[in-house]
Amino acid sequence: MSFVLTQLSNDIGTIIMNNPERLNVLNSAMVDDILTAFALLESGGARVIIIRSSAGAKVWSAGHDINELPIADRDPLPYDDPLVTILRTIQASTLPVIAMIEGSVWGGACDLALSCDILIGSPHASLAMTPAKISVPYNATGILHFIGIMGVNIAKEMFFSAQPLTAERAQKLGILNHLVPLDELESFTLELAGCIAINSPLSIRVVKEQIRLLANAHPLSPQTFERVQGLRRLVYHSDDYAEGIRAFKEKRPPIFNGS
Ligand code: YXS
Repeated sequence: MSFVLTQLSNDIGTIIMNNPERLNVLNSAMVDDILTAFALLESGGARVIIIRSSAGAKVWSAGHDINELPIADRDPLPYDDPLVTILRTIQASTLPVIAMIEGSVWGGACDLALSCDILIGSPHASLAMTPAKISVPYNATGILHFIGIMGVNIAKEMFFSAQPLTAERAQKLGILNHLVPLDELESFTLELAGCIAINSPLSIRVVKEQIRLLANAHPLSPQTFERVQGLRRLVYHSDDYAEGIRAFKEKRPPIFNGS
């Protein structure tokens, strides 16, 4: 049974995350199904892809499946992690991808939404970046991604507070391209997708890759990268990291001691 529904109509592909019981957590099964849907739509002639939750979902996605995070002493977000893999796939896709957001978005799912090329939300949408809630050391590419999209100050507020950014504020900050009433969200998204689908796919493919390459052109010395990775090891080797995951599973507030 697939955790996503896939549709293709008028050159517009739609991937509906359809595991509301588990709040569309991005576990390996869900990610596999999204990757399969992506490949199907790309080979099936889609000119643009919409990623969304099922209608009425209170949670667009609760982010990485915390049950699939390593308990301790291992990088929780390695290069081949399912979440990290889907982020790269969306960013490198030759097709423009639209995140149609109804409901709250948490943790790594924020990075998934921000990996899309255009974000359209309804008033109840929100974005919360939660590594600090469970003491996860986010990875360098992800942090650069947030800084590039929202700037250092907003990225710091999101990572430090783990508090949801409202749709209204996200739109004012340019994180949401459009803020649309819920009853118009689907039609608005399809209309914008239709405008894209009739334009030159080659030109769009090239400009998407140009923007990706230029936006990611951060010369990072080996020493800087090693420093970043060393800082991350401090966290995922810490008692706080193990406590964050244990507390979530035991459904209690974590008690962090800073080591
Ligand atoms: O009690 P059951 O078994 O029904 O399970 C509960 C939750 O434990 C489960 N659940 C999750 N399981 C694994 N991974 C998750 N991310 C996750 N989120 C939720 O779903 C069942 C229903 O959750 P419940 O009762 O809390 O629902 P709610 O409607 O009261 O609240 C919905 C949320 C989304 C506000 C709440 O579930 C929540 O705060 N979830 C955690 C969101 C979060 O922190 N996600 C970040 C995951 S870690 C991640 O993405 C990256 C690694 S990082 O940390 O770097 O951002």
